[in-house]
Amino acid sequence: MTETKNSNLSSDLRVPEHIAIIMDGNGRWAKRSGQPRIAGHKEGMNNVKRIATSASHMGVKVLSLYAFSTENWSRPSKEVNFLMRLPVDFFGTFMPDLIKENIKVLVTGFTEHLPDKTKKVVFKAMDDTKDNTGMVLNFAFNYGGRAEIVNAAKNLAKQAVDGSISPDDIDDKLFADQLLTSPLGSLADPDLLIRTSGEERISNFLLWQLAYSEMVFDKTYWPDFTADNLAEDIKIYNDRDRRFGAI
Ligand code: V07
Repeated sequence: MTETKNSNLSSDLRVPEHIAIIMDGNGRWAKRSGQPRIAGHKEGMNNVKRIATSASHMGVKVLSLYAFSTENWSRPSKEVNFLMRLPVDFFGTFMPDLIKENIKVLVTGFTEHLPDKTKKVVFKAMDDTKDNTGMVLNFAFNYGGRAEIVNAAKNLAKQAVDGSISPDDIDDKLFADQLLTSPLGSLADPDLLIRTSGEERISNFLLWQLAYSEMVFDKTYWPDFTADNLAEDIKIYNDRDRRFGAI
């Protein structure tokens, strides 16, 4: 936890080191104004830029965003194709700001099955920002929590069979090393999970890593979610943490 002066609130806030966000409500945001779902996705992407910049200024160390789940492939193909182009659009317009902000891009998920063009821009973005020392902007992209755990179990089983580990060596640490978030090291577990748009579920996001996280469910649709909303949710986190910390 870092003590940081927060320009959005008058008091000092302890800013969570790792914030994870389920960016929900994009389709409903579009519907509310009579627009197609993809208009909501597009505005949602523009908001990723705003919130990533705000979080970086607040002193957040890792911002994890749930962008595309392994289940989203079952959506209409027109929508899937549009979603797969969003990273191209995102880095095409936002890369100069990411460099200026010293933000390091990380993509957590089963990236091998992505379309070639998407894969290419995603890996280039990680490579172009690999030496940045500021906030890690971690996209959970083609990610699923159960698939991640199954994959870790499979890796450990293979190591046990080939003799490089013994089944009795397996503990929390060895298991976490096999998860897709292992590049985040000691920051892999979010301090705070925010889900926007009023839904109150985890929906297969970071199942292992959220074991001890505080959760805040914000009614705002993701495209409308501002730096002030983020500051409010951090305030809720602070008040809760103080209450339990005092026992
Ligand atoms: C997506 C915008 C945010 C709201 C949620 C639905 C639509 C940014 C990305 C992205 C992903 C990987 C990456 C860089 C950017 C993204 C999808 C959807 C699939 F390396 N926004 N965004 N990806 N939406």
